[in-house]
Amino acid sequence: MTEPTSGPPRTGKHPFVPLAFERRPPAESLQRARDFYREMDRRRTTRHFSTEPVPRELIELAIRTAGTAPSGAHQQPWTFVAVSDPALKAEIRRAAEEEEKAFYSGRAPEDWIAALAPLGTDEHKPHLTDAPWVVVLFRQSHGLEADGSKRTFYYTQESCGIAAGFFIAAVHQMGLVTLTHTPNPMAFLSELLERPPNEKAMLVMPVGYPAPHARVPDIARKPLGAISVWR
Ligand code: IYR
Repeated sequence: MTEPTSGPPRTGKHPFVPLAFERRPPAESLQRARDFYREMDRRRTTRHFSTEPVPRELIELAIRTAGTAPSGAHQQPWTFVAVSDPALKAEIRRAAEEEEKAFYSGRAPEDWIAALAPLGTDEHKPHLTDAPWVVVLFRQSHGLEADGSKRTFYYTQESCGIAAGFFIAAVHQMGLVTLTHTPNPMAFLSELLERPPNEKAMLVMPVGYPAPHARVPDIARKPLGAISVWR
């Protein structure tokens, strides 16, 4: 049977509630769209973090915001591990730098190194100890039933990618900076952060204030015409 074209949708055996939706006048929509775009367009990724502390509540709010992301079958296949313990951050940095050293001095193909050159990245990761928080996003490749058996999760890469985007936007919106660091490979994070085998580290995001001397590469974003097609 198909859905009726009008009237409330059929809900089957799962309860549905009315959508809480605030209708905005067109001019207000446009203003909000412009304001949000302008704000997001000011976001930059920097590798230079201040050691200035950041209250835990801000990190909690960024994670709560990330947790509002849509996900495959609403399975919310993410775990955010928020690290502020200096000793643990130092261990993460040491392990990440060891992997990165191998990456930059031979493991990475030449064209990958060439692609990174304008960004000025190297194996030194001071942000992992300078930033007051290092948030590691783990993707749950599957769930676990109460009896320990596997529960299939759907579109976990996409879901976690969207959640990461929400997290990054939240951090920017609150006036902090973050960096999507991808140590390669990342398996050491499972061990250091004691995560179960169904969780795979996906992104390492230091969060904090930028250092007073923070610099960013002089690069531009693709214009609308280069990232969209209209038909
Ligand atoms: N994992 C390395 C390399 C790296 C890869 C990409 I793609 C980047 O955009 C930036 C860095 C590192 O973190 O340095």
